[in-house]
Amino acid sequence: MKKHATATRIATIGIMSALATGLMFLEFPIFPVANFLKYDPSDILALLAGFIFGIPDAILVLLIKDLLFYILKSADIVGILMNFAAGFFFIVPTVLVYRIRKNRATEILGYAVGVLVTTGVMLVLNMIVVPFYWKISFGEVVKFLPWIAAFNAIKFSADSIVNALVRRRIEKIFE
Ligand code: RBF
Repeated sequence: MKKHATATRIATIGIMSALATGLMFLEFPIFPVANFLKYDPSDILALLAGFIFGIPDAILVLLIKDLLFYILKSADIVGILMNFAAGFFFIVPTVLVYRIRKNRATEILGYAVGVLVTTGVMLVLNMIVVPFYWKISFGEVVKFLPWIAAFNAIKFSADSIVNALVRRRIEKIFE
């Protein structure tokens, strides 16, 4: 990560957060049987902020877009917190692994580790949250686990592919 002027950084974080909020409105379910899980591409903006400026700024983009989406549309605090958790557990390992060498190999390894970590963590979080959210038994939640795992694997693999395609071009703007 290069040193960026504070004004550039703050302005870019603002623009990225606004774009991410807009992208979150595109959300749609991937699996009709688990339609509380909705794909939206907004985490790509937070991940880009993580690559360009660092993890604290990525978390800032996640926080701002989730807060704005909560106020403007969702009002479902559980859904927003789960969305934030998924973004967090994807972005942090991805950026940390990429930083080891900052080349294409560590970038791709980073995406793989990020997808695996967030898929695993979200399985555990959903096992805790879904029984209360849907007022169903723990046994019934188990039926959802394959859908939850597939959802997170697909969501964050798609985000990784888009990020891998656009990252260099976006980073060049800041060099
Ligand atoms: N979003 C994810 O990216 N991964 C998840 O595992 C996940 N689990 C969720 C579980 C529940 C019970 C709810 C209500 C939401 C969950 N979300 C998850 C967030 C969801 O996909 C969507 O982004 C938010 O509900 C905002 O509309």
